Amino acid sequence: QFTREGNTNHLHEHKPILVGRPYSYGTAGFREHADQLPFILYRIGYLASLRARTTGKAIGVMITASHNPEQDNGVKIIDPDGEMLAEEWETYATELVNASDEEFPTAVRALETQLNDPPLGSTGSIVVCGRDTRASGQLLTQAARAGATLFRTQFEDRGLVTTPQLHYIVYVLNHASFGPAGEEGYYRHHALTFKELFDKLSKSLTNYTPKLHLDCANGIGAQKMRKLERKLPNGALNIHFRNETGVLNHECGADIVKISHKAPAGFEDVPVNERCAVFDGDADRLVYFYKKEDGQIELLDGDKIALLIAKFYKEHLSSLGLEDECTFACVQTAYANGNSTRYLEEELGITPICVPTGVKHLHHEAAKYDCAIYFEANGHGTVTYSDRFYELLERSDSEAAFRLRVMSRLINKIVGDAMADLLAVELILRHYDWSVQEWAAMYEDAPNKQIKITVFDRAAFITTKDEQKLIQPGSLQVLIDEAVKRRGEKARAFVRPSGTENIVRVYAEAASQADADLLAAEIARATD
Ligand code: NG1
Ligand code: ZN
Repeated sequence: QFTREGNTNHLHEHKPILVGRPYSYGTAGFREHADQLPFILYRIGYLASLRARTTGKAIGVMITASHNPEQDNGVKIIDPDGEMLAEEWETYATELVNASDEEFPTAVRALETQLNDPPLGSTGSIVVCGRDTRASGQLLTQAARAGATLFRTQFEDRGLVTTPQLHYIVYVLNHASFGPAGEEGYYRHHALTFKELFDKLSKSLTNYTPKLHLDCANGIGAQKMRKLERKLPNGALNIHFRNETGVLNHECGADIVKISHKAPAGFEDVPVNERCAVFDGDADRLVYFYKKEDGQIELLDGDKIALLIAKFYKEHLSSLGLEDECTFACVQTAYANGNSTRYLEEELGITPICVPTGVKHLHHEAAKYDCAIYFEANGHGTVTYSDRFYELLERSDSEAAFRLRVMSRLINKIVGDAMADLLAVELILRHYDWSVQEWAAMYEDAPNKQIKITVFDRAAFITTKDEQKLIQPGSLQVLIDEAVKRRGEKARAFVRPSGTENIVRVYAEAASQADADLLAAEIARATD
């Protein structure tokens, strides 16, 4: 069936594994137990090569399951501009992966024909593959290579990288003027940009201290952040690395800290009030916290990072008189803390925009503005800006324009990047000469609780577009409405199916932590 010289030798090694439900290219590609993935990698490797051939560009294949357990893995395709895969290609991915063994060659042929038989081996088309530290990553890379080279597309294994690094590499491969497309280029770019701004900031500080504890989630972020740190100016940051080589994401990492509101394992000896930062397993999420005297932690999540950056941008745009000329927004999801949304509107004068969960939704919305900040509460986010925004800044030789230009280059505008975000946050804190406590005091989080519930089929849960109400099951939504009403005016809750795992998520906010816990528990019981 594979005409046009396709090499079917590997097909028999990659027979589909059925799990009783269709596989779907979710908000973060395919994520499954690693044992199920080889055939998916093979097919996605092929699809990535087809994407490379149709665009004549470099396409990325990232093998990671982010914050999920070590035994899971996953794959997603990165488009030529370093962005998430275009939506119609997500459909192709889902179709290809769900085809039976017999159907696969026909499905491939149909897709090739539909796309007008894109040229084989054209210059520029290449699949670049990267992986996180999961043990299964190496084998899955081989499966991706077998799929990608089915029609002789060039395949390059970039080995261990953070997810944002692979996005960066793909972007740079397709935008040669940006600099060298490799890990070294990534460190150089970030270290030099950091230094440019660092050199201009005051060194006589009262409240900001360069000392910082970093939870690397036992993931790829550990070795990569160490490499980056070595290139930073002396004394700029004093990072105490923790959780570098243990079991990936085990009792540590951004997801656990965000959901449990507890310090990660390995932080027992960290003194109270010291600034701690937390990556997730593939280093595309960042949250901060500090331990309080009462044994609890104060969490500074994605919302707080977003608002710190938003304050910095807003104040600079105002001082440059660019508020009218430059469209500016802050994009959040339903998980954004109610008080962060209030602060944005009331204190910063920025109208918040709420989009469905998943980076692609945030990114697409952000791209409509000259400059936008988008963050998920879980710590994934960045700043996007248009060429026009940059041109406007270039017209001015003021210090404020300089700071905004450098900050915009430092932040990875393609995708949320824990390492780049950390550098940005640290520079902004330095700029304001703020301690982590002063940053935390921007606003107080509304007490909240999130619970995951394993369900047989998450497809049974359908929400409205803003994800804040269930359309199905309707009876559950009635129950949620009643429960929320009983908890008073400040309460808010919703249930939505995860786009990455076979679970549904319950989220509740209320006037007190006890109320938020009870509200979430009550809804969880009704959902189960
Ligand atoms: P799902 O599983 O769809 O809730 C989670 C995160 C998203 C996003 C994706 C991709 C929450 C509530 N959801 O999606 O924000 O980061 O993973 O990794 O944190
Ligand atoms: Zn991640």
